[in-house]
Amino acid sequence: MGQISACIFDLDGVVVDTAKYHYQAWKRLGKELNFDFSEDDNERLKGVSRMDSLNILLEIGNITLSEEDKLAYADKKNIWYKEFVMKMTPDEILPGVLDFFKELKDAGYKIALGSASKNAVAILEKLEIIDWFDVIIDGTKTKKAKPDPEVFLLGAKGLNIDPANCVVFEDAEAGVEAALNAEMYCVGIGSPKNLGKAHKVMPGLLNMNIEKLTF
Ligand code: B16
Ligand code: MG
Repeated sequence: MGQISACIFDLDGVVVDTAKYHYQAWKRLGKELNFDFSEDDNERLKGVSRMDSLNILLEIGNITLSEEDKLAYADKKNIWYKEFVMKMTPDEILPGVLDFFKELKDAGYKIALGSASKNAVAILEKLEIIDWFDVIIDGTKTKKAKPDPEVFLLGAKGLNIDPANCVVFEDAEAGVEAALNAEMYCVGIGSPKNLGKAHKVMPGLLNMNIEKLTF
């Protein structure tokens, strides 16, 4: 059994549900490009970077664009997405998150963020939880997307804690793989159907506590 001294949290799907806002913004872009983008399609974008998400969207719509146009459309989507982000409030923090953060901090554990989002800092500020994080690794600091372990390894490095003493909380399959590739423990947040490779799977952070950090 590994001794856990740090918890690294993914953002979307673990701390807050931003997927619904990403969906609205991508759907609006689909509409502008004359095709419908369904909620099922949106599942494929969870944990995926902005440009990779756009490529998936274009594949669904069967549309080819130049690299320049792709950048312009990704920017446009992000402007629409940020309109939602700017309206976010602390009420949107998912159940159990704050209680778990408090318990971790009181017991001396370190907390880091490991997210693909380039908007992570703005979101944490709107949720008023940025001060809980000892280290923030987001899409502005990484070169390689999950399942590459980079995001989580940078988190452990920033905390100065061995990866073997870290546990990652992740809702995306690629994120679970990234945690395992970093040789960290992983708690999947969601369903064992797609997160079965994680060491444990829970539906959310409600009722999560330090006692359950045994692997
Ligand atoms: P942005 P996570 C991910 O967040 C989202 O799940 C994914 O849908 C999004 O495309 C990605 O962030 C990039 O977000 O456009 O804000 O840079 O789950 O890694 O916290
Ligand atoms: Mg996620």
